[in-house]
Amino acid sequence: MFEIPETHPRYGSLMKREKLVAGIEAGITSKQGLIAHGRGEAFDYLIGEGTLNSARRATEVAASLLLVAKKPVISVNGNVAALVPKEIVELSELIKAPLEVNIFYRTEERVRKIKGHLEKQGAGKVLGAKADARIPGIEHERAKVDREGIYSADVVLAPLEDGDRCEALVAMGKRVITIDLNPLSRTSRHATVSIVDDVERAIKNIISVVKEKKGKKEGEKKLAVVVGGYNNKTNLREVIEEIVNRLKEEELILMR
Ligand code: PTJ
Repeated sequence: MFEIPETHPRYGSLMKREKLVAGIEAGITSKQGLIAHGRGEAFDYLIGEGTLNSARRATEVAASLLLVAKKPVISVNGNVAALVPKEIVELSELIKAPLEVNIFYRTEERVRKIKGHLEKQGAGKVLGAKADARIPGIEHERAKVDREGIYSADVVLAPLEDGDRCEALVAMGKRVITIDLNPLSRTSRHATVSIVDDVERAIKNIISVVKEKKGKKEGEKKLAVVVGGYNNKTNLREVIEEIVNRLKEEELILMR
């Protein structure tokens, strides 16, 4: 990894790039993953590189949904594996949800390497290699899923998801939680719960809300009320409102 001094004003952001470059060198992340991350960075700049209040609300709903789920599964691609491997393993244990490697630029070698990388971080069962089922209506490689994993899950957490697959999963009757910095993406618009936040911040926040709710022993009824009272479109409108208000404040600062 290229050495970035911790005093650099953009240390956090540059380290994420380093993790992705290391992911490519290890055969985990796709080259296209860098381009996708760049798009995410641009949105993160507009967001202010911090968690919006609307994203916090979506995170609380996502955590509740994962806790009431009968069969939750966490979908892992090359960017997620490079950026938050420890955190997704921790979350998977907390909510008793298996991890499933599911990638757009699929090669069996990359699936194997991502699986090995997650296992090194302590993951138990990692699905995705078998790929013995297909998501109806999807022709690309992300249609390939495990029958005992994403195919039969009731709730799928899919950070950095592809829009058409998100739509297809919802059409199968699943509830889909996504993490995507772009509030205008097809994924954000079609998911059951869209967390418009950086994947590192979002996964850490989900973990802390899950721990809090488990600590308080919140019952299924209370969690279901949180989920039932949520409207994703309304939340996305609030995201955009927060971004616009922030940009207006920035403009005022420039004029001073
Ligand atoms: O590992 P693979 O083969 O599955 O490939 C993964 C990528 C991400 C390359 C693939 O799924 C892809 O091409 O995705 P898209 O369609 O470019 O969508 C990625 C979305 O994730 C975009 O809307 C980005 O804004 C968003 N994004 C990028 N980086 C982050 C992010 N969202 C949250 N946190 C990030 N760090």
